[in-house]
Amino acid sequence: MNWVDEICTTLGAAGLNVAGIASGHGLDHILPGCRSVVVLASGGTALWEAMCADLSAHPAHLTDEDHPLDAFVARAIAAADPNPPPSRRWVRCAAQPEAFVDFRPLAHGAGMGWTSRLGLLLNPEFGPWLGLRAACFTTEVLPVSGPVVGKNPCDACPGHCATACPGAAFVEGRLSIQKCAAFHVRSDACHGRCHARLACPVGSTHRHGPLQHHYHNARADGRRRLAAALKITKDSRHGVGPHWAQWASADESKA
Ligand code: B12
Ligand code: SF4
Ligand code: SF4
Repeated sequence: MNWVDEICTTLGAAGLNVAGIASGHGLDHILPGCRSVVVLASGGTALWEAMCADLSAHPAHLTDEDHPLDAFVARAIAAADPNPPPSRRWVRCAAQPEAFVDFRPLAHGAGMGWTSRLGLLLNPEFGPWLGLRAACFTTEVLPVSGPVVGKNPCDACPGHCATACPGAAFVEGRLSIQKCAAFHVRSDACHGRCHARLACPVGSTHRHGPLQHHYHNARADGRRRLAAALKITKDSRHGVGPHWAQWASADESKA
């Protein structure tokens, strides 16, 4: 087994169950001489379940961490690739990443999905329930796995996402993140819940459960709920983000 297969297999067991390879062209600012990028994602609930099992066994992995999911991914990568040579570099899609990488175009280049009306990368198996988690940049030339094959499901869909959105956040059929964020500022109808994402029929059997969905969309409250579900009573940290207000234009917030 080569190092890519070995790493992907090990990380797959930790919940990073979707992998692809993108071209490293234009990414020398992340790794000088970069030629390829191995992109790792979590489809559905596998990573969440793996993390919850770990937090139950080691409550300090929640109580000592501002971002327990990011920390879980960091430990998984360190275990899978303990001594990466200088020819490769890991960057997580985390709140405090090693470097900023725009993950959606990268994962698109790795064939992990289509662009969608929801603004999210739509995976053939997991639909919009794909979290992009990490990328390993390498100077090795690896076979690129993109683009994704098949027709974009959005082309034949009447737009269940847009119809379900109570915030009128779709402009010409496509999500405006500014309008979505503005709706979060003036209403709590989407507190911990994106009705549009939940309405997408693609990969719907892989939808996040209510706790995971809430956690990703309203982390402060979601973190309290997570600690309670795991019966961890001594958590004094606050979940952070998503910072909706930062993305809302003032005009739209008053709409
Ligand atoms: C900042 C941020 C936000 C901001 C707003 C971001 C924005 N501009 O849309 C806020 C806090 C509001 C937000 C909310 C959410 N986010 Co967010 N967010 C990010 C983050 C950290 C950076 C995005 C960014 O600013 N990119 C750079 C700017 C310049 O890009 P941009 O102008 O928006 O878009 C350019 C290109 O990216 C391209 N493009 C734009 N959209 C898309 C979509 C696809 C599929 C492709 C190929 C290209 C493309 O066109 C633009 C011009 O070049 C990424 C993680 C990352 N590091 O990439 C996650 C990320 C995009 N978010 C994600 C998610 C899931 C969400 C939420 C659902 C909440 C949540 N946390 O679960 C919501 C709703 C998002 C939605 N429906 O679009 C996922 C998306 C996964 C996927 N399958 O696509 C990411 C990748 C994080 C992750 N760990 O997986 N997010
Ligand atoms: S509901 Fe339909 S239009 Fe919206 S993202 Fe899903 S497939 Fe695309
Ligand atoms: S969070 Fe609410 S306003 Fe934003 S896209 Fe989802 S349903 Fe629409």
